[in-house]
Amino acid sequence: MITLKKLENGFEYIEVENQSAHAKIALQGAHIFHFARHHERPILWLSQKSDFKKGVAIRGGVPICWPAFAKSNPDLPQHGFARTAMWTLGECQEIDAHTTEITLILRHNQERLKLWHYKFELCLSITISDQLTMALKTTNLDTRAMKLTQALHSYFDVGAISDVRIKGLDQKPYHDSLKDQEKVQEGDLFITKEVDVIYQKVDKRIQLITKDSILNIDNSGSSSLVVWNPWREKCKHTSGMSEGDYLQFVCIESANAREDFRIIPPGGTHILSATISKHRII
Ligand code: TA6
Repeated sequence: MITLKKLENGFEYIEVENQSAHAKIALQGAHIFHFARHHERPILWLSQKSDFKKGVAIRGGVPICWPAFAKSNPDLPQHGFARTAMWTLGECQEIDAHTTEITLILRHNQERLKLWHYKFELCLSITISDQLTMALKTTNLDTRAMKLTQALHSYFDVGAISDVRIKGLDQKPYHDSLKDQEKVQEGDLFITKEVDVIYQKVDKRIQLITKDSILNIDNSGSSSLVVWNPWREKCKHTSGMSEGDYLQFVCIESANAREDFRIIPPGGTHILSATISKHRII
């Protein structure tokens, strides 16, 4: 079932229900803010304080950072404008009883051209089944090459941050954004303090292990990955977050960030995609 719904304040979203899972996707930002397989805890974390207000990025789910990650383009807002823009609904298809595909589209307009001086089409295809696949396709409709950084800024519900172990990053170089230092990962990653790091040369499955599950993150069109948790102090000062939220989530973001930027020639395309699948331990 695919339903167009509205919150009391008029905020529009698509609700998807099939035999595998339940999902909610806001038209603002093409923002997936709920994904859960039936009878399981949600895979994506959503802040209870999230605004769901026009022009304010939802806190949680999967914000789309485009056409710039973080503050990599001083002419753009942090993480670009795609996550607060109104997207249009494209094709919606119930592939089978277990699989639904939703497409959303964003194109240049006068306002966006003032911020990002390129004609473009951005298309997010979301496949909802017992796993979640997001494919973000950029098409350069301009006559000049564009330099792009971007991320699928996924917030994962971990139950308790103390249970988290992230596998697949051993020996990967990373930029520590907190200390502005270059380092190399030794072994698995545990979250015991504020973490804001951008890994490079990421070329295989990443696993988010918690008390009761293993989440597999398989990326394509990307060789960088961001891991973020604000921890106690930063959490208190982050919009849309409650004080203890840092204990419940970790962001693992499939990206083209820092040296993994992409140059898209006129008429060219690039697809950044992530597939999230879950294996229950108990
Ligand atoms: O993904 C890491 C990061 O760039 C952090 O530095 C932090 O700023 C986070 O994104 C959240 O950014 P936001 O603009 O959504 O508050």
